Amino acid sequence: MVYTVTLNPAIDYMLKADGIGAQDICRAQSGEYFYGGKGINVSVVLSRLGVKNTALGFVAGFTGDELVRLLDTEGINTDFIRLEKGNTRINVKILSDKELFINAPGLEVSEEETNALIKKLDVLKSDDFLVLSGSIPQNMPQDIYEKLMAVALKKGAKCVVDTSGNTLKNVMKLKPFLIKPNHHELGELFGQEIAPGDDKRIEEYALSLRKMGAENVLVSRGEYGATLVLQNGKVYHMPAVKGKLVNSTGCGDSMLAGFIAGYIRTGDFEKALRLGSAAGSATAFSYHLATKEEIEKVI
Ligand code: TA6
Repeated sequence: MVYTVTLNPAIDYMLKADGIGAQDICRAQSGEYFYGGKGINVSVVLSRLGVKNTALGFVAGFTGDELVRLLDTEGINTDFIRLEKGNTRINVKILSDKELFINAPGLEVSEEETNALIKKLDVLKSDDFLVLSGSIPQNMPQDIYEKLMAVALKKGAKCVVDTSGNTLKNVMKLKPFLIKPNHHELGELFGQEIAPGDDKRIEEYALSLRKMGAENVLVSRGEYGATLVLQNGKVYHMPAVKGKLVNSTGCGDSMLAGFIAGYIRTGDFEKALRLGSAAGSATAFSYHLATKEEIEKVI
């Protein structure tokens, strides 16, 4: 079983609006609400690929109710903790002549609510995966990912982490099975700006993350595909399939879901990379997260 944790989920409000910035008021051609948050997107794509999983995290208020309703409609298995205060955030995704994404700050989570989430991980078993993905609400202890990983590692479960900055740096010592920074987040860790097309520097810095403790490092590189650096030192550069970018929301989450699904199915990292890369590309070519059919078409 795969458990995803989204500490800071969202409703993604997708707006199509031409000519952003040209005038003060801009009329959107369309506006649509989707479930959002990195772990939740991973859960959706895993489910579409037939991988049993449960989405954990925090929801609150009327937007939290809508988020749960949207996921229930899609048949996603959730076990969220409902917060006493606030409303799950709404992230605005503006699709115009260029993309403009505004991710709102997270909710206040109490110590009691945090402990309730940690307690939920008691269900983990040694052949499970724990996926920690997305931002951490500001008032939560910034070592929450380490705390959650410690529970999973005690059970022998594999930890997969998709986050950035110090949160990512701090989990290295716990030797996560897999981390998935994008090329920008990879460079940020080392105070570098790494171009998505720069195979050599991406490989160099991904190897550095391996040395810092990550067992396997998957770097998502947008239109340049992905790079995988394995525990055994093997390196793969997987080019992306060419196609028209419709919406980049959730591409990294889809790549991670495809990779996990491929690994669970075959135990083969190269096959996992192919499925992950295809899932990321298929989502880029879609208005929202790719379906199983769209992913298979890219494969
Ligand atoms: O990767 C896409 C996405 O999950 C969107 O759904 C959007 O809500 C955002 O990322 C949330 O990311 P954050 O880093 O703010 O947790």
